[in-house]
Amino acid sequence: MKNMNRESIVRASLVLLVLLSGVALIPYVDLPDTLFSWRLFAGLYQPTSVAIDVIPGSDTNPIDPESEAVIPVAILTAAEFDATAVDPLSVNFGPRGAEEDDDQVQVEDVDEDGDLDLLLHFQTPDTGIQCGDTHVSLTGKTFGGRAIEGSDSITTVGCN
Ligand SMILES: [Ca+2]
Ligand SMILES: [Ca+2]
Ligand SMILES: [Ca+2]
Repeated sequence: MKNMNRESIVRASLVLLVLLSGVALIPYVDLPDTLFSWRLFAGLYQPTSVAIDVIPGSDTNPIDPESEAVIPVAILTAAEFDATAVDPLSVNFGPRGAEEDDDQVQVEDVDEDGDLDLLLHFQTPDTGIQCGDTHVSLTGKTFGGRAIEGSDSITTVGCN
């Protein structure tokens, strides 16, 4: 009987805990601007800005929107950000959200600063880049679920 009682108490406590957790969240549901939600969820809802390098080795980043060429894009590792923690399959590039060209992911020190970066490749037609575009953005997530975003300048070429 003692064991039974203890078990019921534990069970009741767990139920109470779950209920209280639910109740505790209610005051914050309608207050997205409170310090609480901002601080706690900023990392989840606001993407971390990361440095990307479209066409490593080129500063002008020429892209011919009409071509079928593959565009290499590096996500660069920084002091507070490990690019190799990015899930390549979560990454979308360009207005049309091109996905990583299969089996082309490379982990290497693209900018030669001593840390490993992530090098991805995208098919130009999948990106949705159009003549006159001056910037292109990339979004993605780390394996830990942290949202990231980055952008780089481009120069469109081969346009009439
Ligand atoms: Ca570049
Ligand atoms: Ca670096
Ligand atoms: Ca590096």
